[in-house]
Amino acid sequence: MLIKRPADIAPSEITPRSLFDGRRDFIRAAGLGAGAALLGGVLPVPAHAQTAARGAKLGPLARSAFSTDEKLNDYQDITGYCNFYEFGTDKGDPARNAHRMTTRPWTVSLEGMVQKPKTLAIEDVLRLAPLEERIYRLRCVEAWSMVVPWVGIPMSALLKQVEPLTGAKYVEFVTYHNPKEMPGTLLPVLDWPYVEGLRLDEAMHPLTLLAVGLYGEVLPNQNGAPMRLIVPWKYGFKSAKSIVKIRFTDKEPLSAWTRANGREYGFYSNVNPEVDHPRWSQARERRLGEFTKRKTLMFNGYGDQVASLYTGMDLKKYF
Ligand SMILES: Nc1nc2c(c(=O)[nH]1)N[C@H]1C(S)=C(S)[C@@H](COP(=O)(O)O)O[C@H]1N2
Ligand SMILES: [Mo]
Repeated sequence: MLIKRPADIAPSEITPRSLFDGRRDFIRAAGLGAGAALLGGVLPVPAHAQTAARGAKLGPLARSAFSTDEKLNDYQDITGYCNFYEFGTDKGDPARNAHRMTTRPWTVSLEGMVQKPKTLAIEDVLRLAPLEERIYRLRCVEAWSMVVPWVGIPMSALLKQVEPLTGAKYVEFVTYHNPKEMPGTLLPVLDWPYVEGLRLDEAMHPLTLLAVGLYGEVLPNQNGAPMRLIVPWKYGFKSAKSIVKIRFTDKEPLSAWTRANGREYGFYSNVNPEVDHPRWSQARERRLGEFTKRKTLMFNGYGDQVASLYTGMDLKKYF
């Protein structure tokens, strides 16, 4: 049964005033009226997403210098059009099913090649650094994208809680897996749990975020509550949701997608318009809510910050 939410919360209540005004100006300048959404080719947002209960407000939030000033996708798009295969493969399944996930109590354990392994409760994670709003582009490997006002802390603040051994070169992110709460895991779509990995320097990079919220509110379950990874220069599937374990290792972790199909999904998975997916082009993308496709940017537009991580690497080979 769907619970109707009492009233829409105006974006003006949850985003900084200046940002909201800028957004309105943008909509007016672009001449986008309600009719724009009726054009064919605009990605659909399931109607039930409109009725989802919203999370508690987080704050105060510092606005990150890394934020893009592009037009935000709206709350319904971000929370209604999701990939979270543990809850089903349809874009609307996570919004329909993820309320079943238990997110309290929640702990994340830091283990593997570290001096002092540690398990932290979500409440302790929230105290590690001041919460920031980070407006990032998210580019899915399926060639759509959106702009999301995440709330979180730098991933480095969490990783610094344990001292990695000198041999540790990678981190593996293991996510929550409970078949009783996750109907999608009853099917062998992926080898559960969903696992992702980064090189340690990628995980420690200042752009890499541990997100705990969006639109100034606690993260909805379908977006990876209570904490998820965001790596904005990589395809969206690297940004693992609902993390329970972070393992430091000397070997390149085997991600769930690489295990399922290594020819299509490589370890690095940096957004790269010059390296096509074997079954489709990555040169362009459709921003949710837009009709005309945009050009995809190298490293999703974050090249100034991250290209130096890959100096001397053949990015066609290490895709
Ligand atoms: N545990 C888990 N994390 C996941 C996924 C998933 O299926 N399971 N999907 C990924 C993909 S393909 C994308 S594009 C992003 C989508 O995040 P969003 O739904 O919050 O936009 O989450 C990623 N993280
Ligand atoms: Mo994705």
